[in-house]
Amino acid sequence: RLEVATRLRDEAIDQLVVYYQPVVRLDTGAVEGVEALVRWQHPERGLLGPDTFLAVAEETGQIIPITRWLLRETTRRAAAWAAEGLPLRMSVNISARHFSAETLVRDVRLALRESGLAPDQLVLELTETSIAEDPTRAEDQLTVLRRAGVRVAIDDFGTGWSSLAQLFSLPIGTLKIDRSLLIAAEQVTGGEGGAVLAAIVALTRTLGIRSVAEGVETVDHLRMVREAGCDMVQGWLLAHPMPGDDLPDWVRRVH
Ligand code: G
Ligand code: G
Ligand code: MN
Ligand code: NA
Repeated sequence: RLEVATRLRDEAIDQLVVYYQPVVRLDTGAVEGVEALVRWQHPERGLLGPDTFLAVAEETGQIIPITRWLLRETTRRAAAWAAEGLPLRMSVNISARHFSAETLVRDVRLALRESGLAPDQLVLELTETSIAEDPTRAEDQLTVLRRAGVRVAIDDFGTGWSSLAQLFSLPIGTLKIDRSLLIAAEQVTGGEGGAVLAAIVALTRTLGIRSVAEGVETVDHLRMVREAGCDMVQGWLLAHPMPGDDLPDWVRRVH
């Protein structure tokens, strides 16, 4: 991208907006939930994507107050949708820095208490790398989070080099298969790529872990992940991330 890295001032946290991308179940076609993706409504530059400011925020530590705000915003939103008769699981991306911080569990508990959202409706997305950084600490932190009743998903699966044994020994509910694995599978000739995906899905299922295929852009992708046995899909073929106010109509339209 041409967008330059920008520092978000603390006072500007209220310029952040959350977009939501649906996650759809392949067996029933029902909307399982949404992933919250942050954007910055910049007063001069318009709507900025996370890549323009999250890396800087991560360096400065500001990612923690940003995510704290995001947890409150998204749990409030999910509780409001549930009250309207639209119970959707809310997934929030947690950075490595926040995951290893003492404050994460407190931030999550506070957001749940204030919003009244059922804890099992909140999913924290962690990357393989943030777990691999300090596996022992990660295991403790995950145990505390599970005790608080929230769910945990591994994001960007297939982009890191973590040990599968290590990953699968953790209390994880969902594995999000990265788009790069879909593309790699597509490029394998003779349909063998689908077999690779199927093997990953079979492994996760044996362990009681559900799988989400991310970055599904085409009907071919959809067919491939369906044949591989993925439980859920997310991607532009189904829906782009959208403002929260648009989501209820979208959900009602697909049903
Ligand atoms: O739409 P997309 O451009 O939204 O997001 C780009 C990257 O930014 C993805 O890797 C996504 O996981 C990450 N991202 C989006 N929103 C958040 C957020 O709220 N917190 C963190 N830590 N990462 C996010
Ligand atoms: O790292 P994470 O998986 O959280 O990031 C999700 C990112 O993927 C966001 O930037 C989101 O906008 C983007 N995304 C969502 N669906 C698609 C898709 O179908 N194709 C591509 N290329 N990107 C997608
Ligand atoms: Mn994610
Ligand atoms: Na991902």
